[in-house]
Amino acid sequence: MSEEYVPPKVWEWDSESGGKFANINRPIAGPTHDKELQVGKHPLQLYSLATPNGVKVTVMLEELLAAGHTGAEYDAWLINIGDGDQFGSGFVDVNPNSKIPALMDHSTETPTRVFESGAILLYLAEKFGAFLPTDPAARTETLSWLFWQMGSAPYLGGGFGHFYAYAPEKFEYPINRFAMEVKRQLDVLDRRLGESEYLGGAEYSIADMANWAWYGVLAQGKIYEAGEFLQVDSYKNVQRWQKAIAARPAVQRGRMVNRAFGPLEEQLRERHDASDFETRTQDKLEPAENA
Ligand SMILES: N[C@@H](CCC(=O)N[C@@H](CS)C(=O)NCC(=O)O)C(=O)O
Repeated sequence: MSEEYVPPKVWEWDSESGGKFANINRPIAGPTHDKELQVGKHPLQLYSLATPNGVKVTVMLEELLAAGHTGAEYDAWLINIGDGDQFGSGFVDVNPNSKIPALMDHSTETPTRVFESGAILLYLAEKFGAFLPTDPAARTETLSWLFWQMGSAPYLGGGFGHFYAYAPEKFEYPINRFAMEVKRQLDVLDRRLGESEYLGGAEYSIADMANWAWYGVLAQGKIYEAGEFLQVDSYKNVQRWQKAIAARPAVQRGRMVNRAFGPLEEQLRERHDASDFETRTQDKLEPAENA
């Protein structure tokens, strides 16, 4: 065991603490620099990056457009969190928490800001009357699974992912602690999906979009390269569900939007028109740091 850490009386910021995102982490909120956000031609302006929290929203927007909701046309601007774009003054005006995704709706009398991916999904579902059942029991079950995701995924990302993939050293205690919790969460989902086709019930909904972006992609072994470690193939109902969602064309498009890392053919860094998927200039792009 390494030397025991004794916390000081008063915590102090050690900005040299290391780890993958050490250069952007800080203990204070607010902007670090002045920078206005760009505004495109569509009613909805999304400021994001294709991390799991970002993908939830781009999947929803692509699903809405595929379902014929033309009012869901959107511009998706890239916020590169590795470069600190989330601390620009314009972004902080839209999300005082300085995290992607953040949305501005310019179709309302005064523009509406929405932050927190769960709040954005709910806002869009209510605005367009889509992907959220109207029957009270089914709606309640759907919202339970949506908020379950919002409360659970930080253990997967901030807990397991941080210590398994990003921390400067591998520490057994937190990896064990969070691997156990993530496996418990996968089992929660697996049992639910053993009794129900989708999380909220018979209908595909915002609860599936939110959970798929984290746990579906984890079950594909594509987050933290932890598929074998967590034995993701053993969660059969999660696998059935994640494959059905991954096959949806809107999900395939949504995954690409604001992606600035990984294989170039999967990236559409900014999206301003449906035709952007066909006319991508991915071969001209340089690979960027993973987020
Ligand atoms: N609860 C938030 C979490 C958003 C979040 O953690 N976003 C990360 C990327 S996945 C981010 O922007 N991190 C930048 C930072 O922490 O400075 C949501 O669901 O919208």
